[in-house]
Amino acid sequence: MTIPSNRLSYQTAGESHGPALVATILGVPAGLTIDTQVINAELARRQGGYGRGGRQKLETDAIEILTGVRRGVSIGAPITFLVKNRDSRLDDLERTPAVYRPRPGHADLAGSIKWLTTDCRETLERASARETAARVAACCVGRLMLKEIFGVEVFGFVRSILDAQTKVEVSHDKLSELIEARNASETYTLDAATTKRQCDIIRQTKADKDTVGGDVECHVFGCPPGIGSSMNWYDKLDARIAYAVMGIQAFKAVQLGLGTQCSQRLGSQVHDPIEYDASKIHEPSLGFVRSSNNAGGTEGGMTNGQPIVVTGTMKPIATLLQGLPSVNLNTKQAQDSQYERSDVCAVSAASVVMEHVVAFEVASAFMEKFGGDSVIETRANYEAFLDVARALPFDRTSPPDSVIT
Ligand code: EPS
Repeated sequence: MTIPSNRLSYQTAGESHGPALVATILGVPAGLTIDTQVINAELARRQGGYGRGGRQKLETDAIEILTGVRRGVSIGAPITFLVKNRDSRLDDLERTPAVYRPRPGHADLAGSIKWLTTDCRETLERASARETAARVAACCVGRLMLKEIFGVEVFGFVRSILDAQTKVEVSHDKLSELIEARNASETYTLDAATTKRQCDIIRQTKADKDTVGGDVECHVFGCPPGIGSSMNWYDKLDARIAYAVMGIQAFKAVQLGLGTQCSQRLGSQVHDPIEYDASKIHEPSLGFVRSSNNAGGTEGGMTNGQPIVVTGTMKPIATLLQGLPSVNLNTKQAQDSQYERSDVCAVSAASVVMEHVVAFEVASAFMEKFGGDSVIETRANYEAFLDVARALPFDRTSPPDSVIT
């Protein structure tokens, strides 16, 4: 399928121990400041978090811009970034040993059979979560667009690791405090007591030669109603967010709002009552306020003016120091899975990845509705829509002069 060049989309390429990872982003309007410092700060956050493996001590991820940007500003052309791998040794037979014993939970077994090899390295190099460095860099451009053009902010954090869960509630008015709390936490959660419990769990897990997963949460603030569409399944914003989140390595579940808890409640306890408050007409809700947000900000596959709230569940990393029962692909004899240097827990890093992939999906849905070739044109389209939406009700076949922009 051909993808039109003005549709916001991206692709990554590169192996975990190849020379570099690359990302190409299409559909970025002209006039967007591509702030390298912001992107590199997110890459540094992705490398961090308590429980990461030795690889992060070798790398200092940073983008090199190859195309689509002139003097720090997008020119409307495809943008390409490169992130160099310092630990680059893919063609070196001695330093890149073959892996013949697939790790249960990793792509090793399925990929080896699919690509007809018994060396799992052929699969694991691309399946590795190292790829998310390129993904965060690409999606950060979507995030910059959301902030710069539409005033939308995205916040991701770790809700829980195993059973250590923060109970802190998230709201837009507390965003700067929340960012500060998350950035002060070694596990990217929201309070010191939970951080300590999560670090204790990770430390014990490491001592036990095991791995541990958790839940990450992402909130998107500032979307008006009507982003996404209910016209076809693939237009629905909640479906697109779920697709993007399930595409992150090691994610096994995605929920919006109440998620799976919906099945435990009656309709009257699930659906968020609608009220109108004219004093809030200039807020994202356009005045249509809700006393709860069980829907997680989408109804009918469209934003409803409430914050989008997404939870993603990451399984424990598949590479265990103790190994797991497996089979040697060459001998077909039982043998424990092979250990490769890895993380004990990468849930903190995954919260950075999730924040960015969600931002990118929301940005692409905004661009479908308001997109122009430049930032100026796109912003004008957006403001014109907000003006007419606030002026409802009127006859769509002959709107009043005041709403013709
Ligand atoms: C990762 C780099 C990898 C792994 C990890 C994520 O580096 P290496 O394989 O050289 O140690 O630490 O990859 C996986 C979790 C995986 O399953 O492959 C990174 O940069 O995020």
